[in-house]
Amino acid sequence: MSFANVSPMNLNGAGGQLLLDATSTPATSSLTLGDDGLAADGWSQVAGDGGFETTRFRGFSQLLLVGGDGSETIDQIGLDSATSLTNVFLLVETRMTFWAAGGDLSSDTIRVRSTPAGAAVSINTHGGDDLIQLFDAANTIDNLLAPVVATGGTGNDTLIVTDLGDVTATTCTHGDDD
Ligand SMILES: [Ca+2]
Ligand SMILES: [Ca+2]
Ligand SMILES: [Ca+2]
Repeated sequence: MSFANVSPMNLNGAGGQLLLDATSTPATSSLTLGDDGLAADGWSQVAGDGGFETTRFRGFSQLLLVGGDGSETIDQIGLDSATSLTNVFLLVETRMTFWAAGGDLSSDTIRVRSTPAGAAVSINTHGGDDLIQLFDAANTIDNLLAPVVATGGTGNDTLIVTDLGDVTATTCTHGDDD
């Protein structure tokens, strides 16, 4: 899916993978994944700047969100609570550089604030000095209900997991996925 002079879209899938790729809008530096504003109807959306048209979607099992060239910020505020997604992949490189050794050397930020229990999130910030943030607006990880796998790639990367806002005990497991 590329975004050249298209209007806001609604994509209603029947399983399978949805690829939303901002590579074709080089001015895009920020992408936000969240509910579309109407809860529990299955519809989530991706919004962005720099010519990326807001895209509502439902019915897919995987979302591959690609930020493209340069320094990117991807913010997963959440998903619709009735989402059909089982896997979300947040990537800040182009699809070309992502698969190449070394890849794009831009410094990127990916934040995940919440994800439903059935929707695991995989993050890869690839080359460059990147920042990965796992916490919501209340500084908790209480709404990360599925596994999150974060890969910083090469560079001096930072992973911040904050649960300071939670006054009750939270069980958080972390480890090497290999
Ligand atoms: Ca919705
Ligand atoms: Ca990077
Ligand atoms: Ca990196």
